[in-house]
Amino acid sequence: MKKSIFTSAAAASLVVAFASSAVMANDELFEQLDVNGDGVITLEEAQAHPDVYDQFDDLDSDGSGELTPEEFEAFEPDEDMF
Ligand SMILES: [Ca+2]
Ligand SMILES: [Ca+2]
Repeated sequence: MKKSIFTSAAAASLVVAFASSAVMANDELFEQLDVNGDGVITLEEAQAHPDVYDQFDDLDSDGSGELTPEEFEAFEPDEDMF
């Protein structure tokens, strides 16, 4: 019986791995948009992505005019974009 518990635990961790892939996509997008690689996205850099540009003010929660990776985690792509 113990063996089947381990099997379902392994299956559960696979589900977690799939669920976290959405976060990874944001990480990749952040790196793409951070053209000069200084670790933040400026409004100028955000212009390369219309959805990010639209949400820039909302994402910039401290009003610094730059998006940190932490602020960018809140970004959700608009699925109607295409
Ligand atoms: Ca930058
Ligand atoms: Ca900010």
